[in-house]
This record gives sequence, structure tokens and C-alpha cells, in this order.
Amino acid sequence: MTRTEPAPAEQRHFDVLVIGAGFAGLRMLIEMRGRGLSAHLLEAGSDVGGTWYWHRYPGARTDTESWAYCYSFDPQLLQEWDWRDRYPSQRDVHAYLSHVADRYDLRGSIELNSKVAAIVRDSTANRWDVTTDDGRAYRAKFVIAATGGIAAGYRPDFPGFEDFQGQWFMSSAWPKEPVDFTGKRVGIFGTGSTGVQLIPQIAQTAEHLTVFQRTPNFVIPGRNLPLEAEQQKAIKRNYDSVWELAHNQVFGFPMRQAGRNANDVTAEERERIFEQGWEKGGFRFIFETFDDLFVDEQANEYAAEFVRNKIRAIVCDPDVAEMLCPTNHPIGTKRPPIGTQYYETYNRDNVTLVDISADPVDRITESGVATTNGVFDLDILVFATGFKVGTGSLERIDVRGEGGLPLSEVWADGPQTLMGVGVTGFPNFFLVGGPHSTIGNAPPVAERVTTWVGEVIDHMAQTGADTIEPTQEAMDQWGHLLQAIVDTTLLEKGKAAGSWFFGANTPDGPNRIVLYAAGVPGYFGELEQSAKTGYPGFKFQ
Ligand code: NA7
Repeated sequence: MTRTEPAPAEQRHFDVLVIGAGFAGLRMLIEMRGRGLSAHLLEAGSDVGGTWYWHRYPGARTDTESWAYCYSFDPQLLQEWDWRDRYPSQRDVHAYLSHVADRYDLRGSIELNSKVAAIVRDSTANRWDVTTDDGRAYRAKFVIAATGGIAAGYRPDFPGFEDFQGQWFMSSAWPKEPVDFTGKRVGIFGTGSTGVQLIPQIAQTAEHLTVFQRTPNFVIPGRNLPLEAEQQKAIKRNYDSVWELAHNQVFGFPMRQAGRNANDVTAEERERIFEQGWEKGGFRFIFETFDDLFVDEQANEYAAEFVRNKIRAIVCDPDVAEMLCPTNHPIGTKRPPIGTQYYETYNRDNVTLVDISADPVDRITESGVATTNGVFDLDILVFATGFKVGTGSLERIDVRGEGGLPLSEVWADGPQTLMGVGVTGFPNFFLVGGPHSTIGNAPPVAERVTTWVGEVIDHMAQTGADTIEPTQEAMDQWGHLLQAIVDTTLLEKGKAAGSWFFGANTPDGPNRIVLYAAGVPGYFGELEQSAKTGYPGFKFQ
């Protein structure tokens, strides 16, 4: 019998291949086209959106105020797009990114349902060969990985998981059809930003919700509201100053520094200021109260105790309240979740909190979860258990640089990059929104990196350079700088509590800083300085 071999797939050639159609990838496609390059984008999902395509779990919403959670490059777009709420829902951000794809006529250059399997360097030809898991083949001079820093979902490997007979869901790959919790006994793992959004939503319809909490977090009320027409108009009139503020604020938010330290005011004044911040809600509680919360332990403890007292005031059962009070890390050293009716949810009769740090999970069973001291019968399990941060999304792809060197080998002990944009041994391979870029509001950061990449590609064209890659020495220095920055803050104290800032949230994580922690102005300054001074630390050939 003869077997018909499939015809080799036709290889399509581009100047630039972008991987991922989230905020970073779409903006990159616009940038590359604008600079006259042939650019093509491959996206694993069946629509654009990235995070805002996959994370469609109930309650999914940004923690950043809508008017700064968007692109700034087109003043017309800023004027024409209307945000409905203070914090846009997943649906609204997805609608925005879909609008962007249509508005700039990007869809013809985007292939959806295209899961990239391999990105392999052909050094002789100075090209990258990219293949999808269904055998489509591409070749490009530049590859830009816009695959997301918080994209590869992590599910703990509990013994017995495969025995579970009920339904289970991961927040990071939620089904398109709504999940009906009505009359169901639901268990959830994860009380980070995602769990905090999901828990109040599930509690509304489930017969019973059991929350398996390992570490309590400092949850700040978001105080989401519809945006009034007048407020929209005022923001649109002042967009220049919105971005001016955002680009100069540590997290990339349009907020001003408080201009005072917690130790410099009386106890009454401090309480009043914290109360005001709590009422304003969201990150304003952190950034508009006092400026020393991340650097002074005493100042941080004032804020932490203020939140604990709020928990004690909101949650009726004092034992449950104490279980919800974080004590093992300073506030902000793990990413604080922003919630809506989060603590109030624990006053419902159909919600039970289980402290699995005191009563650990023994195994998952056919009918639920067995802890050391209890058995919980459940119909549905939900995992909001975080991500393989930074490196996770690229680890799923077989990326091989010069001499066939796997990226997974270079990153075996954690990410190594220069400025979060390039890796030694991977010429003409850029990262955007990946590990080692700054902590902070993702869209402005993605935009800034995008223009840096666009400028450097132009610079190469002008100087006749064919390749760019960082030197090992420069990459090592960047790694040292990231640690030196952390040493000036309290952030290291979050590591032992499993902060994802260090990839310490997964058992095989790097346990060292995966982000530039000096924030947006410092990071933008590094990019600007690099461009102004001829890209030191990068080799051009
Ligand atoms: P996070 O913030 O990493 O939270 C993950 C949660 O899952 C957190 O409560 C973890 O507890 C919990 N977790 C992780 N592993 C386990 C195991 N093995 N058992 C029990 N519980 C576990 O992820 P999110 O999705 O909430 O948020 C990620 C970012 O997305 C967020 O910061 C925003 O930037 C947007 P732990 O605290 O580790 O004890």
C-alpha cells in the first residue's frame, strides 16, 4: 500500500512576523506597517484580544481606569471611543480591540486560530522560520513575540485530579458559553486578582461556594461606576495631561504623587487620608495616600492595618475575618487585587472559606476535595491559580536561536533579557510585554516598547545593519539592575509569600525578580536613553 505524503506547506515570507493579537501585537502590527514593512500576525485564538479574548470569566474587568487602559497614539481614536465604566469589563476591552483591528484594517494581516509551534533561526539566511501546530510555514527577518507576560495559565498538580467526575474550569481559558452555576456546589482555588473578581459573581448563583484560600490578599474596593457623559467629555478635553501624568507615574496611571509620607502626619490625619483613599477606590488607595508605602516598613504597616481593620469591620464572623487578614507580606509586595463586594461575599450563608494553609489539600477525589481535616463534595471546580509569569507563553513554543540554542535553555533559571526586548543568541527577535519589562499599566508600556522597536528597525535600515541582538554582558547587567532596584523597595518581602513578581507563585518558578520594578518613568527613560545613545549593549551586524 502506498501512502500519499502531504505536499510541503507553502512558506509565506514577510519582513516581520508578530505573534499574538493582544494590546501589544495589534499596536506592533500598526507600527510595522506604518514604517513600510510587510508584517503579518499569527494568533492562537479565534479572535483578536489576547488576554481580553481568553479571560472571559464572570466578573473579568480591568483594575486600571478605562481612560488610561487604551492606546494613546491616535488622538482621533481617543476622542471617538466611549468607555462605559470606570473599569471596563472584558467584553468592553475586547470590543475596543476589535474596533482597533477594524479601524486600522488589520484583519487582512492577521491569521486567527494559528497556534505557533516553532520559531527557528536560520543563521545563514538571516531569517526566522515559523511554523504553526497545523503545519503552516512562514519566514521573516524579524519576529516579535507579543505573547503576553501573564498568559500561560497554571493549574496546581493536586493528586487525584483526574478522578474528579464534575466539571472544572480555568479562569485563563474560560468557555465561550456562559457556565451555569445555578444549584451547583462550586469550589474555587485562587484568591488573587482573578479569584477576587470571580468569587462574588459565582456566589450569586451557586447553591454553595467553597473558597480554598492559601494566602489572603489585601483587596481594595474598586468602586466601579458608569462614566457620566460630563466626565467623559472632561477626560477627552484633557487627554494630553492624562498621558503626561500616566507616563510619569510609577505604575503608568494618570495619578499624581501624594506629596507626603505616612510618618509625617498625625495618626488621625493618617486615618483620614487612608479613609479618603479607600473611598476613592482602586489603586488610588495605594498611590494617592502616601508616597512611602513601598519603601518604608512602618508606613506600609499603617496601610496594611487599615485594610485589616476594614476586613474586620465588613466581615461579620470574626474567625472568618481573621482568616481573610493578610499577615505574611507587606501590602503591595504581592499585586493587590481590586474587588467589588469581595469581603461582603463572606457574609453570605452560601459561602464557606477554607484556609488550606492550615488544613492543606490532601487530594482531589471523584466527588470533590479532601483536605487533611475535611471532605467537600463539589459539582464544579474553578482554578484561578495564576500564571507561569513572563516566560510561560514562550515556553509553549519551540524557540531556537543561533546554533539551534533553545530559548528554554537560556531561560532555565529564569528570564534573561536586555530591557525586556531582546535576548543574546536570538538576533532580530524582539519581546514586547514579556519578562523584564516594567511593572505597570500594560497598554502604554506596550506602546512605548513598540515605538522603540520601530525606531531600532529604522535605525538598522539607515545604518545598513542586518541583525541586532544584546550582548551577554549587557544582559547580565540588566539582570543585576533589576535586583538592585528591588533591593531599594520592600518587594522582596513578597517573595516568600509567593509573589508572581518573582515567579514565586509556581513550584518551578525562577524565584527572582521577573520585572523592572522602578516603574514606568524609569523604564521609559531607559528606552529613550538607549535610542538616543546608539543602543548601547546591542550588537549590530
Ligand atoms: P495570582 O495573583 O498569581 O493568584 C493566584 C492565586 O492562586 C493565589 O491566591 C494563589 O495562592 C493561588 N494558588 C496558586 N497555587 C495554588 C495551590 N497550589 N493551591 C492553592 N492555591 C493556589 O493570579 P491571578 O490570576 O489572580 O492574577 C494574575 C494577574 O493578572 C494579576 O496580578 C493582575 O495583574 C492580572 P498564593 O497566594 O500563591 O498562596
